[in-house]
Order: sequence, then structure tokens, then C-alpha cells
Amino acid sequence: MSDDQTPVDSKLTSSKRRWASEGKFLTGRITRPEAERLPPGQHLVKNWPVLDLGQQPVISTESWRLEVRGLVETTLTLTWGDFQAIGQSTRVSDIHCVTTWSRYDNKWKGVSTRDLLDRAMPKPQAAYVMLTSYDGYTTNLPLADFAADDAILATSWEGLPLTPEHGGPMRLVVPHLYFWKSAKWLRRIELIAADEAGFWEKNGYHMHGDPWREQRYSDD
Ligand SMILES: Nc1nc2c(c(=O)[nH]1)N[C@H]1C(S)=C(S)[C@@H](COP(=O)(O)O)O[C@H]1N2
Ligand SMILES: [Mo]
Repeated sequence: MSDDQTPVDSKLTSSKRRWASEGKFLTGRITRPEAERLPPGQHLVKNWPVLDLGQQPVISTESWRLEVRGLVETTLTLTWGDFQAIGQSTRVSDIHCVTTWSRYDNKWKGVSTRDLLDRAMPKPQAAYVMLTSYDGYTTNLPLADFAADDAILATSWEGLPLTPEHGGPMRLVVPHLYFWKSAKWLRRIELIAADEAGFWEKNGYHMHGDPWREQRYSDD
């Protein structure tokens, strides 16, 4: 017991209440008219192209770990089993890659980013996330986008385990941003107060990457 006599438990409860009541992160499902489903400058594909830095790490679920750290109440290092135990969600969403291809109706299964954040509990100052992957890739996005209702830490696509080339055993999917924000082979989620540039963002890509506003490059 600390000298202010606050049990750890009631601290957690109050931060959970704050998290739940803080409307700014709870953006809800983004709905758009069907005519606006395909963002400007995009074309549809039926296949699913593979794009990455060219190094596809192979990670067994035994050696896999996911870290959540930075501005959180509870730092997490999860094993595959711990991660699965958070509970499974499904989402169906569209992919929009900055290289102009889009692919509709992808069925994902995994852990919703919100369910993961509920375990770590973001501190009030947390406003952005920096993601780091097993291939050394990094990317940044606002916490509100990471915590969007559509966002999922996917382990399965169309009913099959996510293949290594597409980021298996686990990748992020944030469908309302360009796909470079959706880190494959995700290993670390760091909550930070001020935005920092990840790999492509340092190389001229946009800090936010909203496809409907064509935020492709930093000067867009
Ligand atoms: N770890 C990691 N994640 C990554 C990348 C990468 O190189 N490494 N490339 C990004 C880019 S630019 C795109 S378009 C998508 C491609 O995902 P896909 O190969 O499953 O289509 O992954 C994103 N996530
Ligand atoms: Mo990309």
C-alpha cells in the first residue's frame, strides 16, 4: 500500500472510467456514402499485392512477443497465449495503398486495438503511437486513429492464418488510413505525447495518411 493509501485497484478503476468516458478516442465506425467508398486516385484490385522493405521475418508463435509501453498505466509484454486470451474480434474492411490500389471486403480476425488498450490503459498525455515491427519498420499515427473501432491486430484473413508475407503471425489493420500505417509483423506499440515520424514518414510520406484527403506525401 502506498502512503496515500490508494489501493492499486481503485487507481485502475478510475483510469478505466476516464478512458471509457473520453469521447476523443471513441470515434466509432466511420460510415461513408457508397459513392465515396473508393478514395480519390485509387483503383480496385482483386488480388492482394505484397509490399514491404523486402525482408520478411519469420516469427514462430513460441518466440513472438508484443510489447505495449510508453504513456500507459501498465506496460505489457504479451506472449502469443496472453494475446489470444484478450479475446477475438472480427472486422470486414477495405485496404487503400498509397501506390493507388484498393481492395474491398477483407475479413479479419484478431484482437481489437481497443481491447488491447483497455489492458494497458493510456495515460491522459498519450496522443500518438509509434509502431515497431520485427523487420525494423516503424510507422506513426494518432492514438485516436489507432483506437478506431475498425482497427484490429489481425491474426487471420478470410478465415486462414495470416501468411508471413502479409505480416503473420500478427499485423495491424487501420483501414481508414493508407496501408503503410498498418504495420506487418508488429512487435512494439509505444504511446507518446508528441508525433514522431516513422520509416516512410521520414522519407516524405504524410504524417497522417488519410486516403479521402489524399494525404500521400508530406506536402499534400
Ligand atoms: N513491418 C512492415 N509493415 C509494413 C510494411 C513494411 O515494409 N514492413 N510496408 C507497409 C506498406 S508500404 C504497405 S502498402 C503494406 C502492405 O501490406 P501487404 O504486403 O500485406 O499488402 O504494409 C505496410 N506495413
Ligand atoms: Mo505502401
